[in-house]
This record gives sequence, structure tokens and C-alpha cells, in this order.
Amino acid sequence: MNKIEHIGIAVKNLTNSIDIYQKLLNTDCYKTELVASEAVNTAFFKTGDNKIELLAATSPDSAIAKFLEKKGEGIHHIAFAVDDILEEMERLRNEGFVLLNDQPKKGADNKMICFVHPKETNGVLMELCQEIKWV
Ligand code: CMX
Repeated sequence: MNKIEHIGIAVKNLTNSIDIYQKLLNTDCYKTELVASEAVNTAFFKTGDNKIELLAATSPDSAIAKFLEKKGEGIHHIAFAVDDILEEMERLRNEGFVLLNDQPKKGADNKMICFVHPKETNGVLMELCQEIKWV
């Protein structure tokens, strides 16, 4: 795995949190994106080489709504950049980790993604992400 690609933070109100993080990081949100398949609205910030993704639920059934209900606002996942997501998924499966999707799926910010169940990673939801390259 390569560097941490981003840290995902679950928030109740995206508009309010964009305002807070713009003030905190002293930089503008560079992108907002609805990921309908995940029932989530996202907002991205860059600080140096690092990225923060704010996540707000668009439906009570979404993973983010359930997370907020159980744990409240806070760090939801850590995402690692990978060069070859299929290879990395195979490696993790062989190491006994439980992947939450069989195939990579389209995530926010032009990425193919796969999640690793937090039960096997000391309570932290992990995400693999590979940049989609358009040829
Ligand atoms: N980090 C750490 N633990 C988490 C978690 C998270 N983000 N989300 C849930 N959990 C915990 C639950 O609290 C629960 O713990 P306990 O058993 O101690 O109560 C445990 O994981 C299992 O929870 P569950 O009730 O069996 O399952 P959930 O319905 O809560 O689903 C999960 C949990 C991780 C399987 C589900 O949220 C999932 O599939 N996540 C991947 C997709 C996702 O998170 N999408 C939103 C982000 C999309 C994006 O980044 O674009």
C-alpha cells in the first residue's frame, strides 16, 4: 500500500462542516460530490499532500447515517492509495481480512475503492483506493 490517500470524517450537516473545515484548514473545499450508490454527500479539502473527506448521509439507510447514530460524528475511515486494487484485494483476502465488496466499486473523487471490515483492523474501517486513469 502507498500513502494515506485521505481520512474520511462523518458529519451531520455538510454545509456547516464545510464552513468549519475551511476555517480550520484555512483553505477552500475543492470539490463536493454526491456518491448516490453510497447514499453520501462528500466534500474534499487538501492540506499539503493530505486530503480530508467530509461525509454526510443522504438517506437513513446509508452507512454514514448508521455510523452517526451509533458513534456520533468523527473519523469514519482511513483510505490508502494502491497501485493495483485487484492485486491488493487478493493479497488482503489471502491474509484473512474481510473485504466489504467483492469487486472494486466507483467511489468519490475519481477512485475505484474497496473497504476492509473494521472488525479485523482493530476497529478502524479501512479503504483501498486506486485512481481511475482515463486513456
Ligand atoms: N469504523 C469503525 N467501526 C465501525 C464503522 C466504522 N466506520 N462502521 C461500523 N462500525 C462498527 C459497528 O459499530 C459495529 O461494531 P459493534 O459490533 O461493536 O457494535 C461493527 O462495525 C459492525 O457493524 P454492523 O452493525 O455489523 O454493520 P453496519 O451495518 O454498521 O456496517 C460496515 C458496518 C463497516 C460493514 C458498513 O458501514 C460498510 O459496509 N461500510 C463500507 C461502505 C461505507 O462506509 N460507505 C460510506 C463511505 C463512502 C465513501 O467514502 O465514499
